[in-house]
Amino acid sequence: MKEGLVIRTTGSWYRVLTDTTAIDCRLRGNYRLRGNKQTNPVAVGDRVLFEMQDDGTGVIHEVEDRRNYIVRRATKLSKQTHVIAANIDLLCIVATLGLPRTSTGFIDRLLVTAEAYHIPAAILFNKVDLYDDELWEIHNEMKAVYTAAGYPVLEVSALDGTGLDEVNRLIGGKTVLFSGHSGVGKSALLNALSPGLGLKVGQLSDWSLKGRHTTTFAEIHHVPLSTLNSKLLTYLIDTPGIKEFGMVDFNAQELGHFFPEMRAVLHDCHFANCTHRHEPGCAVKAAVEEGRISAERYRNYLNIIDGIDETN
Ligand SMILES: Nc1nc2c(ncn2[C@@H]2O[C@H](COP(=O)(O)OP(=O)(O)OP(=O)(O)O)[C@@H](O)[C@H]2O)c(=O)[nH]1
Ligand SMILES: [Mg+2]
Ligand SMILES: [Zn+2]
Repeated sequence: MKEGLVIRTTGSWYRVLTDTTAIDCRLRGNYRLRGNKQTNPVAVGDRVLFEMQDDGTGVIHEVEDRRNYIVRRATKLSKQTHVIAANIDLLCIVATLGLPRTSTGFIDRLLVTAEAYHIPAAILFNKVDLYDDELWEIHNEMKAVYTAAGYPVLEVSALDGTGLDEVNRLIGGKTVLFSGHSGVGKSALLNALSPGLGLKVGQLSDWSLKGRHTTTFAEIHHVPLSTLNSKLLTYLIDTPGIKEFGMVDFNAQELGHFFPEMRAVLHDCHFANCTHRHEPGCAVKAAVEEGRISAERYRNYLNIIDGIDETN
């Protein structure tokens, strides 16, 4: 039996990287799914044990226990979940105030999910070459909010190279998942970070500001990133753009714990099971009123809670 890292999944084929080569594998026919809640039993980032066949393909027998993973709802109303990736060190949310513009609501849903699954997260604002004074002003306000909440915020441009050294320092030696809307420049950014990757980059025309889902499946690219001191082997995971991030599995009482700035004060709420909406003596609401917690982050919190009430 050989061991390897799943770097790509398409349909029923899994590309598995070993020390020496990449093998296309299928899953053993009677492979037992972990419950029926997940649509994909094997995701990029999984480490697997597989057996070689005479025809040069492999058969996966075991998926090793995951250190962590991140999931989203398979479709909007589905109870099933889709594992985006497993065993990741950092989630880089690729956002932009250019086109297609990323809302804080979208960013916060991803951040909450990263918190819930114990995955460190950072926000990369791409396309800053397109920012005018007004966008920089909005950007700086957003940056202050997310920095205060504890998340690294970087300004980058895949086009002119702004911020790439900082990104290198942040991601060197890690397995990094890049996620965000279609068209924000995830693949372009990976190409800029590692010239030679040659990932397909979309066309963004005026009549279609939405991006075009150029990347169609998640794939891990392992690249030696040159940093100031050394070459670190880094695993970059490019993913298809997502329109809405469907979150899973949270209840109203635990959601506040996934906003670090709320987590810091919520032990002062009068009620232990406070959901920070209308309860008297709520420390979170007090912090929002006093401007210690961003009103926008709080609004996004309320929106997520409303969504929870709808689906449960
Ligand atoms: N001006 C500018 N354009 C950029 C930048 N980065 C990417 N783009 C453009 O944005 C468009 C989308 O880039 P992609 O890299 O394909 O975006 P993506 O996030 O991978 O999109 P999907 O694969 O569909 O999820 C392309 O036309 C890029 O040339 C940037 O920093 N500045
Ligand atoms: Mg792409
Ligand atoms: Zn409260």
